[in-house]
Amino acid sequence: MIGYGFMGATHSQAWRTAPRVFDLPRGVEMAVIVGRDAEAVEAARAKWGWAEAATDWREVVARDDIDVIDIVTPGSSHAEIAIAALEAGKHVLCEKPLANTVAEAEVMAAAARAARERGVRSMLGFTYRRVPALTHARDLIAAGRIGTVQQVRAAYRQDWLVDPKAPLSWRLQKDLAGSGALGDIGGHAVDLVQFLTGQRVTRVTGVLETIVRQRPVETERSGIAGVGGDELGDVTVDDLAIFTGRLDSGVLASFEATRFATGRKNELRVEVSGTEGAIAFDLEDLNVLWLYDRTAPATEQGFARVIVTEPGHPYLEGWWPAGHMLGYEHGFSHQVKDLVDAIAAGSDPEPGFDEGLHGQRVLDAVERSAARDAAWTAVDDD
Ligand code: SOE
Repeated sequence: MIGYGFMGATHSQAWRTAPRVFDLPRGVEMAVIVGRDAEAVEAARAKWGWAEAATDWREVVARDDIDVIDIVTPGSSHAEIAIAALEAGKHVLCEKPLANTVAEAEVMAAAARAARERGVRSMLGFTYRRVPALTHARDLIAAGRIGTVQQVRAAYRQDWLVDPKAPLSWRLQKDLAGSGALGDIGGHAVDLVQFLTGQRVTRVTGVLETIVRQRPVETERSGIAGVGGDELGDVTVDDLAIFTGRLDSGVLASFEATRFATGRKNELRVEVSGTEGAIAFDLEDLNVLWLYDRTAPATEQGFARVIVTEPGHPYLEGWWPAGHMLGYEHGFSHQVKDLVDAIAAGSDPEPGFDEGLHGQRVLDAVERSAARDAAWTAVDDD
């Protein structure tokens, strides 16, 4: 694993847990965790149970005894590490977003295609696809349970930047993060809409806003927000993104991504409306899927609250007896399960880097639209 921040913690837990919960076709050994700060990475190693800590990712990527490289660094280093790992014949799991720019994402997707010819797999960590309620929603939509999709709405809303004193952490710096709320959490919204509907966003119109333009420079990394000092620095990314997308079928989807939705901690709401019914989901209540069946008798109309903790629901086979809840971290274990299954089966895990490249192009189109006063902009897929 390269990196040891918040996503390092979630992925470490998943590598430890997945083999203990699911019958994986291959064993998992948590070999090496890598970071530039020797003391900090050693602390992470000891806490999360990796066998070794190291400070040079290139040395680790070159080692014969490593099969998989898991990249949990900021987006600015994804391309360099992923390409080196793929060229060295390592399977790669890369945290979202794929990269910070379309150009980087293109090179990464090309490297993944070339590696695939040699049986090397790559996967992008859009973990929410593996929240059981959302996987179940995708299955219901694909099975035609809500009929033909006619409208979609997706909003990812957090509030950890409402305080103007919240420091200038890496997520607020364009050179490290690529974009702000747009890429960090809007990317999840775009991915989920495409995952749930099986359609791609082809055109967008959008606006971006930076609400607090200067913040205390970070003196210490801690959690998402970090700790700041007296010196101020410029915020170089968006705080809020509001955009509309047109899907392959012509259906319109509305999107919102914000870190300024006061009181909303990690609200990711998605609603897909069809001719025969609808599904609705909120990450703040992640074991629940709301399902509306328009064909039910008039006297029984209304969204039903489905508790997605039962036998037969996706990924539930490994966990607790029916009715016992799952949380944020479980999706990461499901991601490891699906990656290891795909490696053993010689199949491609999803989403792959090509899908990540398309996602990057959607984000880029939103930025280009916003720069032209929200003009409709095509998502330039080759
Ligand atoms: C911070 O906004 C963050 O941790 C994102 O980076 C993650 O992708 C999301 O899962 C939760 O929020």
